[in-house]
Parts: sequence; C-alpha cells; structure tokens
Amino acid sequence: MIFIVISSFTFLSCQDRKALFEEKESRLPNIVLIYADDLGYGDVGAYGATEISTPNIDKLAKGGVQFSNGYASSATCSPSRYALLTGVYPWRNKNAKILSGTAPLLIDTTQMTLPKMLIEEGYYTGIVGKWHLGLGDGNVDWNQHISPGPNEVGFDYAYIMAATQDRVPTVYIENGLVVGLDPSDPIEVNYHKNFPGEPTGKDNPEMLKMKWHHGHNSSIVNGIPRIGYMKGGESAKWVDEDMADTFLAQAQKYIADHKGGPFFLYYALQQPHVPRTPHPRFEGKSGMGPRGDVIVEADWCIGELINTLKNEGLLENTLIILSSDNGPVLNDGYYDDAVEKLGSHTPSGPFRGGKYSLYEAGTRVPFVTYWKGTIQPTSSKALISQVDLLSSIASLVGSKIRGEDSNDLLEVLLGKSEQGREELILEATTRTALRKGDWILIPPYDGPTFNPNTNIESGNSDEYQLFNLLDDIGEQNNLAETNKNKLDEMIAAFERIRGNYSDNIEKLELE
Ligand code: NG6
Ligand code: CA
Repeated sequence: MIFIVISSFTFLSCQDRKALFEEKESRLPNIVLIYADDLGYGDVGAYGATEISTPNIDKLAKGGVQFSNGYASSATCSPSRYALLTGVYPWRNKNAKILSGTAPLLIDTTQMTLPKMLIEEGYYTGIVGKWHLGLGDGNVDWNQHISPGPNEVGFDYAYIMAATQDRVPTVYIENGLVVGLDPSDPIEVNYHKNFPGEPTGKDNPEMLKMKWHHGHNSSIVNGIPRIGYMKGGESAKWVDEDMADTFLAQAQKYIADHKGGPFFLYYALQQPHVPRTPHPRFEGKSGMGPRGDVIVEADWCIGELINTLKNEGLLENTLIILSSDNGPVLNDGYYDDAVEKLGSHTPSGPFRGGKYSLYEAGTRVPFVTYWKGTIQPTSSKALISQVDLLSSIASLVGSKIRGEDSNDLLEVLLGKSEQGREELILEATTRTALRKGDWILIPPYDGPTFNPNTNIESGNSDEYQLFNLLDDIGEQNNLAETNKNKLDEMIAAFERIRGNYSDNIEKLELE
C-alpha cells in the first residue's frame, strides 16, 4: 500500500529531493509548525496568563519573536487551516466552513500548498494530528484507502484524525489507511441518520462518562457522545486520554526518521478543543478542570517535542512556528467544568468575543517564531496572519511561489522588521471584517448578536462597527457615528478587497 501511495505521487522522488537538497549552497532549515486547536491569546503565560502555567510555550515566546498582532485567518478551524496551507483567504472558497467528518477534501489537488511548495525545494513533509480539511470525494469507504487527502495536497507522510475529537470517525488514519482496523468489523459513518440499534448520547445517557450540553448527542465512543453516527471499527477506535501521547510519539518519530532533513512537520495538536480528555497524569494539574489540564498537557507535549529536536541536534537548524487555529471557547458543547472552574483566568486576554466571533478574540491568537541562534528574542507589534506563512516560508527557502493572499513577511517572521501587513480581512463563520492599521471595521450582519450556549458575542449588529484598537483594545467604543471619514475609508478598503464575495455569507447558525 505504501508503494501505491508513493507511485501515485506526482511530486519529487526521494533521490530527486536529495540531489536538489545537495545543490543548495547552504543547508535549508527544518520547519516545525505547532498548531493548537482553540487556544486563546490569554491562555498562555507569555501572553499574560497568570492562573495557568505554560512554561514550554513561554520559552519559545521569550526566546523567539512573540507577536502581539498575530492572527488566525478565521475564528473557526477548517477555514483557518485552509488559509494556513494554501495562502488563500478562506472566504474565497464557499466550502470553507466547519466541516463534518464526511466532508470531501476542501483543497483542490491542483492547488498550491505550503507542503507542495516545500517538496519542490527538496523537503520531506509530514503532518501529525488534526486534519479537518475533508477527505475523499464526499463518499468515503473508510475500510479502503482513503483518497484524496493530505498525501494528495503535499504531505508525503500523514498520521491524522479526520476532523475533530468530537466528530466521528474516531480513528487515526495513516497515509489514507485507518490504523488498527479489523476488516471483519468494517467502519460505517453517517452524519444524517443513526445505524439501527446503535446507542446515542440522546437516548442512552446511562452510558455516558461525559455529558453533552448542546449538539454532541449522536454516537457514543468511549462513553463520550459525539457529532455524527458511526458503527463498527471497534479495534481502531482511539482512546481519547492517550491522544496527546499518540500524536507526540508520531511527531517525535517523524523527526527522528527525517533528521537528515530538511523536513517540514505540521504538528496539529487537538487541545484544548472539546472533548477535553487529559491523560490521567495531567488530571487536576491546572485546578481549572479538564480545559486547563489539557492546556498543561499540550504545553508538556510541546516541551517534549523541543527536547527531541535538541537531542537530535536539530534545534539550531529548525524554525519553529507556534499558533492556534482560532480563539477560545469555554462551553463548546459538553459539561466539563470549563466555566465553573475558570476562576479569574481570561482565555480571551484583553479582547472581546471568542471562538466563532468577528471580534478580536475570535482570530487574534498566540503567534510565535523561534529559531535558536538565528532569531534574536524580541516582541513584535507587526500585523501578521497565518495566511502569510506560505509566501514567507517560500521566501525563506528560496522558492518563487507566492500565495494569492499571502504576503512575504519573512523579515517580520524572523524578527528583523516590524513592517507587517497594512490590512487584513478577518473571517468568522463566513462573515468578514477588516483590520487596517489600528482600525477595525465590522460591517452589519443579520443574526443573533450573542450565543447563549457558548456565551460568546458573534460580532453581528444592524449597524457598522468601527473601533480603534490603539486606545480601545476591548472594542467597546463604536466610532462609526462619530468618525464618518474613517468609516468611509474603511468601507472603501473593505469593498476593494472583498469584492462581491459577500455571496458566500450565510445566516449565522448558533454553534
Ligand atoms: C461546532 C461544534 C463545536 C466544535 C466546532 C468546531 C456543536 C454544537 N458545536 O459545530 O463543538 O466542534 O463545531 O470547532 O456541535 S473547530 O475548532 O474545529 O472549528
Ligand atoms: Ca479550532
């Protein structure tokens, strides 16, 4: 099967890559992209958290460039990951929304991606962790080789979960094959109807070890009710509490196997997304319940990964980038004490909103670059987005490829310049806003202004909202009425960039 994967691969062979690599005058750095799921700006010590301890992330932030104006492209996962890998704004693709576990591959196989660009420069490319960019053509047989997926958009190694930890199928997939699958117990997945006789979170509360609050009442796996229905595949089902260790071990193995380099490792952590299931050795460690505990766990994993790079002698030749796919949420559908045990911790930091929100906390996230001996420790106020990584990394490795919406901010990434973006479109559940300089424009949108389930403001309003972040970081004073000139300037800039993509906007559904 490995043979099939490699032979169907249209990219460079190992020998070609080695030759290309040897041609390069200087040694290209390895690149490790650590991407957390729903980690808030205020969840990290270096970004001001005092109630939770993240010493390993802090070491990267304090020893590298700590960005205070670093953004995810979207306030939800799949759109942010789409932009991260393609260098294209997610609102240009009408399918770039939170995907179900059976959604088809969101990235066109002919599209340029960050890993494809790196393969052309002689890199090995691997992903370990959360994918959530769709698989196959929308009609996947989970018992056969699953394609197209990460292997077809630039990763020559992939060890992934298909969607999210709260969505079926709850199995790991290695290069298109479900890990540990017993062919006599085939997997079936359906997002519309249950399989006859299978228990659900809705009908079988007695089987649950974690209770659902909203959504999450379909199939039960390991006592946790999920989104979507799944049958079979018993031997392949993951153990939630072991997921962090499983992904870490795979990421470490990838590094050890490719230490000859250059390699690109996309380490996509599942924490602190729901369901929050720390390994027992992290239970109670934060005093904040499972959400805090899995942040401590994620920080530990990051420390272990750095140790691996160090022990392999790679730390001086590896650019590490750390960020999160969107802002934080406390109650995202399970009763797990995230709200009750929060205490004085503020996951959104000084910002308004959270995950799903057009306000700052939806997309302004921890954003750090670290490269021992090459990047000098500094903090940066430059405006930078994850959509810029493709062009910036291309510039680093000497590729001429650039992404459609991706700015070459290599000097900013390396901490040598504070000349970031002038303007940036922010997205949240298909709605968009503009940041330009220190100003934010949120156009009027229909739909609820507040989601009582997640306790997060959507950013919707009947009126234009205009904020000046310089003296109003919490977006409290709407200046749209009092500063008409600025409002007009911002609307013109917004319309210039957004064009008529407003066709993609959907009525906001409560998450
Ligand atoms: C929402 C889920 C939420 C989470 C989110 C995706 C419900 C009610 N809510 O639909 O729990 O899974 O999708 O999160 O089902 S993301 O970080 O992957 O975008
Ligand atoms: Ca997320």
